[in-house]
Amino acid sequence: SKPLLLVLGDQLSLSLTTLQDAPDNAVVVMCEVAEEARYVPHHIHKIGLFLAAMRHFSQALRKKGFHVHYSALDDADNTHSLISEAERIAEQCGCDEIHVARPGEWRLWEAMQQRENATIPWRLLEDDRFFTTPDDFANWAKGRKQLRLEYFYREQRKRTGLLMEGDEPAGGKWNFDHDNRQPIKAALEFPELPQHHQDEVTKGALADAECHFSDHMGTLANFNLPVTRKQALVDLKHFMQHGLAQFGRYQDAISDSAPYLYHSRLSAAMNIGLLSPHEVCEAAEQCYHEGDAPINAVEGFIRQILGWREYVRGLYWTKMPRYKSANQLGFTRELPAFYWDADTDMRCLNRAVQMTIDNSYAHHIQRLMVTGNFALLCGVKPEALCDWYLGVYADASEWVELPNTLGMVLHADGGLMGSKPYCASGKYIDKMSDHCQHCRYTPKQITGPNACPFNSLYWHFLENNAEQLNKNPRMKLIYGSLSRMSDEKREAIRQQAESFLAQLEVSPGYGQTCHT
Ligand code: FAD
Ligand code: DLZ
Ligand code: SF4
Repeated sequence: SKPLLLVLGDQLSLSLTTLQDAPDNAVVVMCEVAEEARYVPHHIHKIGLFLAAMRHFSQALRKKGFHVHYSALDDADNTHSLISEAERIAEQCGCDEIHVARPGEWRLWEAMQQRENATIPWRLLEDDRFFTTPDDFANWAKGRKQLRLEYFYREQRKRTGLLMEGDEPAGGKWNFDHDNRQPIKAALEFPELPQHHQDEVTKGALADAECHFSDHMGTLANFNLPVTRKQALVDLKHFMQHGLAQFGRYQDAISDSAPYLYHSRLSAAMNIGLLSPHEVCEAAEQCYHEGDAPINAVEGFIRQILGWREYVRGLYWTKMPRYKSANQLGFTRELPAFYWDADTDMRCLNRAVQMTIDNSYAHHIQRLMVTGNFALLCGVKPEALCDWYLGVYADASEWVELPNTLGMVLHADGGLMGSKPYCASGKYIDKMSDHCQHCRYTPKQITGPNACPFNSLYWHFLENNAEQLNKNPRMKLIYGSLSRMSDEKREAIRQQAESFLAQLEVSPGYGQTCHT
């Protein structure tokens, strides 16, 4: 037998199951294909990241002694689809089986499963670079009415021993969120990111991305994502030394000028395989033991990875493919045009989208409470919003993007991801950020020409979705406030929101034009 070992763009780890116990005659295959760059309109940084990191990884594999076939974007015979490219090379090299680890997206998993009995059969292997497999999650979920992160996370802590003192959680509590909600402060200084050197391989990859996909969001002038394991380790160490200690406290803060604050920006490196979630959590735990970072920061950080990251992946694989078509609140609106160009006078949205255009990054609270919250309040349909998040962020892969967008932001999954929608008015953004002082609107008014649009949209959302939400015990208080409003006030708010929505420009945006 002579296997072809297919390594996908987000499987850049030497520990990958596909590569274990490879026979001497195995052919490792990596493919740059236009289909993967265009199925949603990816940000140019994301495309540059995949091309550069894949090219570097193929070199690392050759150094390890693997026989590597690399399909480059410009190869004349490139078929530009992952499935057909693997099969073409298998035939060319005389391979009789194709091995691949579980991909990051259902559409590929399904296409691969359909080839299990093909002339050259595909063999699908589990991707064990996570703390849990989809089967582990399904077993945990079996028979439970609610799939709450908190319970999943505690089990993960016990199972891995991370931040455990015997049977007890380190610091005496499982959760230190209470200490982690501080708003932005003027005096804060945020760490600068390390600047990564661009060698000839990286420069070549970025030039190819530019040449083929210059119509995509962003420019490559400030590209600074880690594209090798070595660079990713530099970022990891830098975060542990300069970011982690303050991570917890300012986890929910939003800044008008700083894109990263004390966030790690390690998601892209972890998601494509340059760093393992285990080593990232262990590094954070070590900082706690050495007294370099407090428990609220370390616990908060580890919960994001050991808890949320594993949880959303489990949910994705357990609930797909039906999950993707869920739309519990029946939303139908197209994506507002400014999500593509930041052209809005709402300062918080302008900054979140502009930072996204500049860096292919926005931190969690921008994604959830600014662009996400706005889309929720306006009723943007899940497929339009999901395609945007999947395209614009360098760390986006459907297994992690979809539950966050469809479940956490849009509450489209009937409350699996969150017991209540993360809806908020301008008051929340005003409390957590320094945006409003730069905005032409005021968060203190609900109606009138200067009123922050989030305010009327918030009440309008609650009113419109009352049938589905007003029985929710966690929404009782807020529906109580709504019901105490006078009819005139409610009518004025409704009119304010509806006239805002009527003038909200939706455009086919970049997404559609790119496909034509
Ligand atoms: P930090 O704040 O430093 O957090 C540390 C790590 O925890 C992250 O690197 C990430 O691996 C993990 N993490 C944190 N929050 C989550 C979460 N909610 N779900 C899963 N992992 C989490 N994350 C992605 O990796 N890819 C995506 O495509 C993605 N899409 C998102 C879409 C929406 C609408 C929302 C609300 C969140 C999304 N997230 C996604 C989660 C989160 O916003 C990012 O992981 C985080 O902003 C990445 O930046 P960071 O590495 O600086 O994270
Ligand atoms: C996102 C992306 C891009 C832009 N390009 C490629 C590519 O050329 N080759 C590849 O194997 N993967 C690419 N990817 C990632 C894929 O879209 C997909 O998410 C993963 O391969 C699934 O594991
Ligand atoms: Fe955003 Fe409203 Fe504040 Fe303007 S006033 S920055 S729109 S929350």
